[in-house]
Amino acid sequence: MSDATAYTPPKVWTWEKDENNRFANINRPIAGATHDKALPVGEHPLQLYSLATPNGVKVTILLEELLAKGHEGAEYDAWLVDINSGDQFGSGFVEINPNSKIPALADHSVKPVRRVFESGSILVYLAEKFGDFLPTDPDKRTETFNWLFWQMGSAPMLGGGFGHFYSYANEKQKYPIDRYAMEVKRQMDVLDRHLAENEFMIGEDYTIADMAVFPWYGAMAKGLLYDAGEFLSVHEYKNVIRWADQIYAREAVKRGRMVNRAWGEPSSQLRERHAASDFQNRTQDKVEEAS
Ligand SMILES: N[C@@H](CCC(=O)N[C@@H](CS)C(=O)NCC(=O)O)C(=O)O
Repeated sequence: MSDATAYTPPKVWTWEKDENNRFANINRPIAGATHDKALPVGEHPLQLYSLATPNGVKVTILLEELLAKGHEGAEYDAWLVDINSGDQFGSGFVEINPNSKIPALADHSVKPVRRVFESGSILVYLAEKFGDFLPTDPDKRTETFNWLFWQMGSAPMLGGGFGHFYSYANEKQKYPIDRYAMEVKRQMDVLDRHLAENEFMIGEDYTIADMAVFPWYGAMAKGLLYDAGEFLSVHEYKNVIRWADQIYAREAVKRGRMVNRAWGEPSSQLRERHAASDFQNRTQDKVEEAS
């Protein structure tokens, strides 16, 4: 029997600050800004405020893919939001994302400036704005949304559930680790069966569904998340690994994964991105993820 049974919840939950918790300085039960801080604005119409976590790189991968296909209007400034220091609670950031989470985008090509938050919403916004990576055929378009929303609903089980209890929690408890390991393995099997029949998430079409699913589940299949590859026997998911390798090899994906990266080899980090030339002298092959 696990230690978790020793806890009897009180009648009313109250906030007890636990300084030993890895996220003690950023977790809080209320929304809103904690301090005044305006966001920087660069010269491009698209201003991205983010960090190279799996949720963050979805957007930089799409922007780099759009630029690689010649959509010049997709040039962007990417500013680093240090979520461990609480940048997401600055007043300027909260104005563009009241949920205080990266990524968030401001489109200055329209007046008033348009805010876009939630990575899935940003992917759809940019794909529609530039008319790319989102099929127009009704069957394929629906299937793209199916997998995009699947990712939005599923990844919190992988990150907030499995990753939290397996890797981040100070005390390892069997019950939550078992529960989320089971769910993540089921999700990986869902993908593995789908990718046995499909080159990409939407058949032959590389779309925003791949860009959303890959940073979480591709990284997991390659053993790059939470040091959990062996624990979850990820070598079993051969089709996910084949698909992930294909996507990791794309030059735009390599660039997108470097933007707003603030850890790992210095040569793999591009903490802020303001021009295509910023990538000079930077390389990224197999590096760890952070979420
Ligand atoms: N559903 C959101 C999730 C975003 C999210 O969880 N972002 C994390 C980093 S991966 C974050 O900003 N965390 C800061 C915090 O929780 O205070 C999305 O897809 O955009």
